Formats: sequence, C-alpha cells, structure tokens
Amino acid sequence: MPAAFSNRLVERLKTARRVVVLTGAGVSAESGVPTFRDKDGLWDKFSPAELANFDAFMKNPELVWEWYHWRQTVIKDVRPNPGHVALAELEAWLTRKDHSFYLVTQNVDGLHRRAGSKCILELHGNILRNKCSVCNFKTDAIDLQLSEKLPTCPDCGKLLRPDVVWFGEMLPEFELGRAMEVASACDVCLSVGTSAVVYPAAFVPVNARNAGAYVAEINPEPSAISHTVDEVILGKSGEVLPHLVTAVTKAS
Ligand code: BJW
Ligand code: ZN
Repeated sequence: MPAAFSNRLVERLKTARRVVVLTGAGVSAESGVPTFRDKDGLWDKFSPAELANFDAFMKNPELVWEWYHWRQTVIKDVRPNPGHVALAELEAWLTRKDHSFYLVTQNVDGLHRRAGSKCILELHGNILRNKCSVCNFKTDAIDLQLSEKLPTCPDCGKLLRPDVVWFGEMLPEFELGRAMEVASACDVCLSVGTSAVVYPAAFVPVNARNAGAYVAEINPEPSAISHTVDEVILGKSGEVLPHLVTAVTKAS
C-alpha cells in the first residue's frame, strides 16, 4: 500500500496551470540504477573525489572512464519504471489542456525521455553523451573501446569525457536559467527521489515554495528540504506517482 498523499495535493494538481517536477536518482532506483547517497549507493563504494570532478579526470582518466563506461553499460540495459511513466502521463494530461509542465532532472540516465516525457531540463547532463574536455565538441555516445585507448576529440585531439556535470563545474546555462525561471512561476512543484543536498538543483523546490507554489516531496525518507515543503509523502516514486497521477487525471 503506497503512502498517502493529501486531497489538497490532488486538488492543487487538478487546477494547476504550471507544474514543475524536480527528480533525482531515487526515481531511477526501481529501474535498477544505483542512487548516490543511500546505503549501498555509488558514494558508499566509490569516492566522488576520485571520480566526479575535473581534476580527478585529468589525474586518472583511465579510472574515471572505466567507472563511467560501467555506468553507461548499466543504464543502457535498464528500462523506465512506473514512476517515470506516471510523470510522462501527467505531462501529456497537462499539455492537452494547454497547461505547462517542466521536468527538471538531476539524472543523467535519459530514462525520463525513454518513458515519453518531452519537456525535460537535464541539469547534470547526460551520461550517454560525450564531450571534449577542452573544446566545444559534443557527440551522442560513441562505442568506446576502452581496452584500446581513451577516446579523443576529432576536432582538437584532446581527451573526450562524459557529458555530465561534476562537482565544482557550472551547470548548463540554458537549462539552469529556465529551471529557475519556471520554478519561480509554477503553481505546484514536486520534488521526487532526491536527497536535495546538491545545489543549485535543490533551489528548484526551494524557490518554488518561496514564490508561493504548493510543494510536495516524494521520497522513502525525509530529505534535506523536507522541513521547508508543504507535504512530505514517504514512499517509493514507482509506487506513489502512478496512484497520484491516476487520482489527478482520471477522476472528474
Ligand atoms: C527513492 C527511492 C525510490 C531511494 N523512490 N526515492 C556548500 C553549500 C552549497 C553548495 C555547495 C557547497 N559546497 C560546494 C557546493 C556546490 C556543489 C554542491 O552542491 N555540493 C554539496 C554536495 C555540498 N555543487 C556543485 O559543485 C555544482 N556546481 C556548482 O555549484 O557550480 C557553481 C560553482 C562552481 C565552482 C565553485 C562553486 C560553485 C555541480 C553539482 C554536480 C553534481 N554532480 C553529480 C554527478 C553527476 C554525474 C554522474 O552521474 O556521475 O550529480 S553528484 C550526484 O548528486 C549527481 C546527482 O545528480 C546529484 C544529486 O543526487 P540525488 O539525485 O539527489 O541522489 P541521492 O543519492 O543523493 O538521493 C537519492 C534519494 O532517492 C534519497 O533521498 C533516497 O532516499 C531516495 N530514494 N529509492 C524515490 N524508489
Ligand atoms: Zn576538442
């Protein structure tokens, strides 16, 4: 039995003209993609200092590539879960009414797009794309043969790297700007499957709340921003979201 959400949230979503959802790694957990900060999460076994910043990459690109190549392989083999699908259904329902929906995601796995979501702002990039570590070259995933040699840029010859945002790096300007803009102008904001400790992404629900939106969090445990939101729904997104979206879209 999934955790209960309030009638107030259902009513708010039914009448909302602008909805923003921030998602994090927890949304993909039920697809089999590891989260970062849970027990047994990625940061439990691997060190962000050695893997998720530019200096670490320059120091040991073989190690960083080996880790990202493994994660790319995991992600290619998984499928969207009912939580991803429910968010795509909510978007379709709002769009049919000419209302707006933005899915702001910290996830790099591309599962929201594969589930059918359209209006997505990827704040931390996409692990299935690569880019040059020096110039502006970007490419959709190339099949990396890491056993031979590290991939290099066809334009300048320097190392290619995954197109993700590491600690200390700026987020993509358009996506971040638009995310903050829509967060500050929405009626309802959902924060789903994120510990909400990483900034500036965590500003999305915080700014939405400060601007007067009704903010609800869906997570199996409280997050860093639980105390600031209107409603905390303790549960898995793959269980809560389908029920919530059905209650909003199917009832009259
Ligand atoms: C379920 C579930 C289920 C489980 N259903 N839920 C001090 C204060 C404020 C900010 C800073 C600071 N010091 C440094 C900063 C800035 C830093 C930051 O925020 N650090 C904090 C950690 C302290 N931020 C940055 O550096 C960002 N850039 C930036 O600020 O640029 C400007 C600047 C530049 C230079 C100097 C200063 C400023 C960039 C952040 C990049 C984050 N990158 C990563 C890796 C991406 C690539 C990759 O995938 O390898 O992004 S780190 C990692 O954390 C990843 C995630 O997107 C991100 C957020 O994690 P998320 O998604 O919340 O996952 P978890 O694991 O934390 O949580 C999962 C949740 O799901 C849990 O709560 C579970 O309970 C739940 N869950 N099962 C629903 N079934
Ligand atoms: Zn280059």
